Amino acid sequence: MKWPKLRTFLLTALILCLIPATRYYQIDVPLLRLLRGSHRVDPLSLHLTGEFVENNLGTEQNPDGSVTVRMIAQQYLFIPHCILVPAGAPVHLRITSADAVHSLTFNGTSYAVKVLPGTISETQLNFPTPGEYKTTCREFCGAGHYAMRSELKVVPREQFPVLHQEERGSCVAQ
Ligand SMILES: [Cu+2]
Repeated sequence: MKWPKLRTFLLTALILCLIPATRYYQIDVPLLRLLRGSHRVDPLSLHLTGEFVENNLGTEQNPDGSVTVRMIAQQYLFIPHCILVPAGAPVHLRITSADAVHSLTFNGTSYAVKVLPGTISETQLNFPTPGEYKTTCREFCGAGHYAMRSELKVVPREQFPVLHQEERGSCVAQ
């Protein structure tokens, strides 16, 4: 095979391997979304309009028993600071960044969600038993990165309160 042909072949093979690899490792799911053109969001107007306005953040109950959690990652905090979810229920996480690239991880689990400005990262989580998880940012995002922490509280499913809109964004309702 001539070199230019081989080069094209290798490049194509590399790209074809890269796409499933990013899916498998969950590392750059936002990249795929970016390529697909969906799930875009304007990082500059997050707090003003759309899905990520303040009173829409936090845990929302769905009719089928699952919950949707909406969060914003920004230098150097996660909003809301404390999240409440029911044990054993599917948790649909939707998170976006207001500035830099962040990575939301739940200590003691293998969950890691990369968060990029301009796109919504979406993932399914499940916490089978009640407990408390510290959440940290694992992507160096600037001077205050090491203080970028928050909390997730998992309560027994039957004790999970019916959250009103103003209570969604904190653990106070517990
Ligand atoms: Cu960080």
